[in-house]
Amino acid sequence: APASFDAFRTIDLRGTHLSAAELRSAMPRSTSASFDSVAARVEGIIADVRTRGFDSLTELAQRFDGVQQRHPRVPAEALREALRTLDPSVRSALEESIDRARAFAAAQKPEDVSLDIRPGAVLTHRWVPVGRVGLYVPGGLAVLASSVVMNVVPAQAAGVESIALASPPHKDFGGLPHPVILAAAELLGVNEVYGIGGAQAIAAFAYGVAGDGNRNPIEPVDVVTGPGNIYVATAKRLVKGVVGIDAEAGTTEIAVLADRTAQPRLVAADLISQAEHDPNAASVLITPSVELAAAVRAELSVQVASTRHRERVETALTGPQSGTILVDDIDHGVTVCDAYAAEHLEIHTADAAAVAARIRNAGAVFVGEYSPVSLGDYCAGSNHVLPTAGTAAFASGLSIYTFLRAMQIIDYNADALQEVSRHVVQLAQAEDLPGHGDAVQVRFP
Ligand code: HSO
Ligand code: ZN
Repeated sequence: APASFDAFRTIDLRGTHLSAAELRSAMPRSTSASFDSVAARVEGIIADVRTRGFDSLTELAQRFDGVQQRHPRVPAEALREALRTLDPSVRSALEESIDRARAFAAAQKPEDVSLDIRPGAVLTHRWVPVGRVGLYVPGGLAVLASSVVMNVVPAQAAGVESIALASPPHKDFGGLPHPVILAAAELLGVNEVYGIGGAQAIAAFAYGVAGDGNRNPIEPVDVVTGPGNIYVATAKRLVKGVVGIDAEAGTTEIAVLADRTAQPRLVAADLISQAEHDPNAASVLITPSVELAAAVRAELSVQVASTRHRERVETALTGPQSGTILVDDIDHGVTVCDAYAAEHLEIHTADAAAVAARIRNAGAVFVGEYSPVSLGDYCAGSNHVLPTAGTAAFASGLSIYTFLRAMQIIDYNADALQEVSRHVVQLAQAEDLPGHGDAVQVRFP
C-alpha cells in the first residue's frame, strides 16, 4: 500500500520563541546507530589491525566481505582492465565531473602571505600539501564512483605526493572493489588501491601495516578522508590525532528552504533524490507556507509511488529525521536552517541568492531551482563530501584546504632581533622562564 505522506511529519515552530539550544533539540534527527553504540567494537578492530597487520586484514575480509585475500592491494592490471571495460558514456561523464572539480579545486589554491613586520624581520604564512593521504570510498547500498572523484581531485590539486585509496572488496568482483571504482581511480592516475572495507581500512591507513617476507607494507598516511557508514565515521574519530581527518560525512541530508513561489514538483523530486541513498537519510522542508507544505506532500505521494528505490525512500521520508518544519517567515526560516546545519541546503524562494547569502551553517548551499543537489553530487564542480548531522556548524566539506596545512616561517636578522630583545627578556622573566631570555641575550654579548 502506498505510504501516506501524512507520515512526512510536521514540526510547527510558528509563533515559538525558542532559545538556540531549544531550537537545536527541536530539529529532526536520526535516532539510529550512534558513535557510542559502536565505539567498543570499532576500537577492537583498530587494535587488531594494529597488532596483527595483514593477518587481521585477511580475517576481516573473510568475515565481513566473504573474500579470500592474500594482500589487499589491487594489481595494476586490474585497474587498467577496469578502465578498458568501462562504459564509454560513464567514462565521459566521469571526465566531465573531473574537469569541473579540477577547475574549482585549482581556483581554491590560497596565496602564501609574507609580511616585513619590521625592517629585517620577515614573516611568511606558507601553504604546503600533506605528504600522504588515504581516501576511503564506501561500498554500501550504492557504488559511488563519483566519490572517488570527490576525494582524489582536491588532494591532487593540493599537490599531495602520495595518494592511496581503499574500498571494500566484493566476492562478486573477484575479491576486488567494484570495477567502476577501480576505473575511476585509474582515470585519475591513482595506482595504489586497496580492497579493504570499513573500520579496518581506516586503521590500516592511520597506523600503516608492516610488511613481512612476502607482503609489501602499507605505509601510514597523514590524513584520512572520505564518507562512510557509522563504523567508518567512528573509526575516523578514534584515529583522529594520530592522523588528520576530514569532516564527518555520514548519512546524507537535504534541507529545502522554500516559500510559496517554490514549485512543489521540484522540491519533492529533490527531497526524494537524497532519501534514495539510505533508509536513514534525512529530507527536510522548511517553509512558512502551509499551502506549499501540503502541495509538496501531495507530490511526494505521486513521485514516491514510481521511484526505483521506493522502499528505502519511504522509510527515509517517514523517519524521525525527516519532515516539514513550519516557520513564521523566511527570516525565521534562515534561523532554523542555521540550527539544523544541513549537509545540503536548497533555497527555493523569491530572491534566492539574497536569502542564500544570509545562511551561516550548511555544508553546501544550492541557490534557486536550477541548482539541485544531484547536480552537486556529480557535475557542478563543487565537492559532495560534506559535513552531516549538524557538524556543518563548525566543519567544512572536502576541498583543497583539507589537504593543505599552513606553516609559519620566521626570518629575523641581527638588528631586528636586537631591537625586540628586551621585550622577549621581559616576558620570559614574567613567566619565570629565564632560559628563554638567555637564548636571545647570548647572541648579543
Ligand atoms: N549525496 C551524496 C553524494 C552522492 N550522491 C554520490 C550520489 N552519488 C552525499 O553528498
Ligand atoms: Zn546523492
